Amino acid sequence: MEHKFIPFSQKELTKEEQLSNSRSFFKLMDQRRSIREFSDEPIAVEVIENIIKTASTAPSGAHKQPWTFCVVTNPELKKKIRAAAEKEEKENYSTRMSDRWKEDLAPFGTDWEKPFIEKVPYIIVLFKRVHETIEGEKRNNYYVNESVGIAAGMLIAAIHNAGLATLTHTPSPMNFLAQLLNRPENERAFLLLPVGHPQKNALVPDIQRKSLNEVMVCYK
Ligand code: IYR
Repeated sequence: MEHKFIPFSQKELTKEEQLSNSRSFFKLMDQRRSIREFSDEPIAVEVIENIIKTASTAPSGAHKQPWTFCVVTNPELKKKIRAAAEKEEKENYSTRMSDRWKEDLAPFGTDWEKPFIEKVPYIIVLFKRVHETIEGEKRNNYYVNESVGIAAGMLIAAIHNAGLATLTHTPSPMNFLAQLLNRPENERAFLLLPVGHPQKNALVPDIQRKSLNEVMVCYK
C-alpha cells in the first residue's frame, strides 16, 4: 500500500522573532495559575471548541489521538458529578490520604468540598481511549498516557491563552465519571477540568517555580 507524504511548511522566524516569541510565550505561560475559586460568568461555546481543537492537535502514538473531551454544561449533571467527586474526596481526606500527603497539601488550602464543579460554565472531562474496536477487533492504542498527558497540557495552555482559568482536578478513583457520562467501555477518565473566569479577588497560594538551574541540565 502506498503511503502519501505531503510537503511541510512552517513560517520561518528571524533570530529576533525567535527570541521575542519565546520570551513572550514564557511570560504568558508564567502567569498561569491553578484556580480554585471561579465565577459563573458565561463563556462563548466557540472559545471552548477552539480550546479543544487546539488540544486535539497534540502529537499521539501512531496518530491515534486516543482522547475524548466531554463538555458538561447541564446543571443536573454537574450536580451529580460534584456529589460523586465529593463523596470520593471526603473518603480521601478522612481515611485514604497519609498525614504526609495532607501536610504537603496544606499550603494549597484544599479540602473535600468542590463547589467549583457546579459553579463554572463548563466542565471538561478528558477521557483516554485505551483501545479502538475496528471490525469487531480490539486494537490497543499506543503510549496512551503520554499522548493524553500532552493533549492535557496543550488544553491547559489554550485555556490560559483565552484568558480563562482551570484546575487539573483528579477526584480519585474517577470511574464514576465514565458511568455518569455514559462513556463506552474503552474510555477511562483521565482529568476533570473546570473552565471559567476566576472569581473576582480570587486568591492563589504564594508558591514559587523552580529556577531554570534546578530543572535544566546541559551536556556540552
Ligand atoms: N484530589 C484531592 C487531593 C489533591 C491531591 C493533590 I497531589 C493535589 O495537588 C491537590 C489535591 C483534591 O482535589 O482535593
